[in-house]
Order: sequence, then C-alpha cells, then structure tokens
Amino acid sequence: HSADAQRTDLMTITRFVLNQQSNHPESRGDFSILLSHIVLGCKFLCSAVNKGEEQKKLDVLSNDVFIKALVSSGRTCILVSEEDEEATFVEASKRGKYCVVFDPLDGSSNIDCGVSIGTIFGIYLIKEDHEPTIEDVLQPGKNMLAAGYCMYGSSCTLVLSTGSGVNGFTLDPSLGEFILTHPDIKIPKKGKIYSVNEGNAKNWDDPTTKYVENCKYPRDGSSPKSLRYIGSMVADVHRTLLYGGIFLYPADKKSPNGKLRVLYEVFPMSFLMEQAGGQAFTGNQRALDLVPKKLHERSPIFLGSYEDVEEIKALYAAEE
Ligand code: AHM
Ligand code: MG
Repeated sequence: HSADAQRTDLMTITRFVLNQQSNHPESRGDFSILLSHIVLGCKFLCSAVNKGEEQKKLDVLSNDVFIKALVSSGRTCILVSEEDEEATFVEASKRGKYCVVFDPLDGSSNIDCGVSIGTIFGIYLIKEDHEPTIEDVLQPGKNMLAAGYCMYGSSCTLVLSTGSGVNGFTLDPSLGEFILTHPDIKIPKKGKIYSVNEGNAKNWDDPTTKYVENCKYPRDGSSPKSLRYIGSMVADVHRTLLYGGIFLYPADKKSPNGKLRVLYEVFPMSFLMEQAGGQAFTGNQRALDLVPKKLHERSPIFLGSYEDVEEIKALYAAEE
C-alpha cells in the first residue's frame, strides 16, 4: 500500500533538504539550519494570520519575527526586507555566509478581508571571506542559491527551490511540520489563465495591450483565456505554477518600472518559475539576468508557462 507507506514515512522539509543537499556535505548543516529559521517565521505567521491579527500589527510583527529568526540562526550576514529602507548587517559574532532577501508579508492590503497572503524569500551565498557589502546582494537573480514562498491561505503551503526543481510542502498543524505534498512541481507548457490588474489598462504599453487583447479575442481561433487576479502575488503565482498560465505586472505610463520589487518579489518568483520549466521576462530581458542597482528597485514582470511567456516576448521583440 503505497498511500499507507507515504502516510507513515513522513518527508518533512528538513529531511527533504538534507537529502537533497547530500552532494554538498560542506554546506548541508548550515543551509538546513538557515531554512529551519525561515520555517519558524512562516509557522509563526501562519498562526498569527489564522488568529485574525490586524494588518498594521502583522506587517511590523512579521518583519521583526523574520529578522530575529534569521539573525539568531547564526548563518546570515546581510538581510534585505521590504519593510526596511536599509539592509541589516549582522554583527560579526552571529555572522554566517548567507544573504537573505525577503518580503515578510506580501499582499498585506488583503489581510483584513482574509484573502491569501504570503512571505517571499531569496537566498544568496556571500562569495569569499570578506566584509559583507551591499554589492553582495545587488546580484542578478540567477546567482540565487535558493528561493521560495509560503502562502497563508486555506492551508499553509511552502514552495521551495534550491536550484534542482521545485517542491511544495504543506504545514500539518498537529505535527507543526511542513510535509512534502507537491513533489517536483512542473508548470504546464501552456495555460488557460492570465492574471493582471486590468484597471491599469489605459496606461499600458503596446505589447501588453496587444497581449491581453489576444487573451480575450484570440486571433488564431483558439478559446479565450480566463482571467484570475487576486492581487496577492504569492497566491497569483502559486495558482500560475500549479495550473499554468501567465502572471503580468507590466510597466505603465504612471509606473514605468511596474510595481513589484526586483530582489524579494521578482527574483524569487522568477527563479521558481524557471526551475518549474516556465519562464520569466521583464519586457526586455530574462528576469534572472537583471542586475539590480538598488535594494528596493522595481521591474515589470511577465512570468508563467513557457509558451505563454514566449508570446509576450515575441510582441516586445516586434516593437524593436
Ligand atoms: P504590497 O507589497 O503593498 O503588499 O504590494 C504587493 C502586491 C503584490 O502581492 C501584488 O501582486 C500586487 O501588489 C498587486 O498590486 P495591484 O493592487 O496594483 O494590482
Ligand atoms: Mg510586497
């Protein structure tokens, strides 16, 4: 009975990551310790969100919890949070080799009505033994070692990639453990859903306008796509990853760089998409090739199923 075997052979996220890293014995322990501190922050938030804490409290609380958990892991040197203007440099006695960029509670405008929200994170490895500087995190997304998000929804789901595929874990509240529930996630090659804030349509550029027009009135005789937009990046990306399709936060005349932040929103989600067989594009390049110049830089982003992103790439290419 393989179902029974699975029920009794619990693949926790810690066990999974230790197995996965067995070919890097030198960093095995350190990475799983770091991850267990991230997981602790996620469990805390999951429980706080379920208790119905107010948005204002949760925003600040979640940032404090993650910063403290990450510093006390003893494995980090630089932390970049969406909530803090400046990066946090960890004091020398608690320093380790990882840099963590994160959005502790993304989609926070959705808290007070109970819509899914989440935490997004990306992890870089500091190069050699040197005094950490901001340059250590102003790195293209392709240099990330790992990325993930945790979604606080009807269940609490953590999706992680350490650079060899994408796996999803669901919190079993009675065990207090994240258990592997979505092994080796692959995004469908093409999807039937597009996800964008159409309220911004009057300010879009031509390629985005044409793309969305084609989702609704396909010129090749295929069926129109469905529109789904939650307004919580973690939830919109999670659906895109599982069901396929495309998520867009394009540039517009009012926000020429879009809205989403490169380091802790665009990069981690792009990393996951590529690892799941999809693509992520900024409107002029592969998203993970972008080199950020400042911590809270923004970028337009189009990510999702391989073939759907191919179409928007072609529209931008035709513009040039
Ligand atoms: P936030 O950091 O203020 O929560 O904003 C980020 C959120 C994303 O989760 C979501 O994709 C986007 O903002 C939605 O923006 P809009 O309301 O403009 O559609
Ligand atoms: Mg955010």
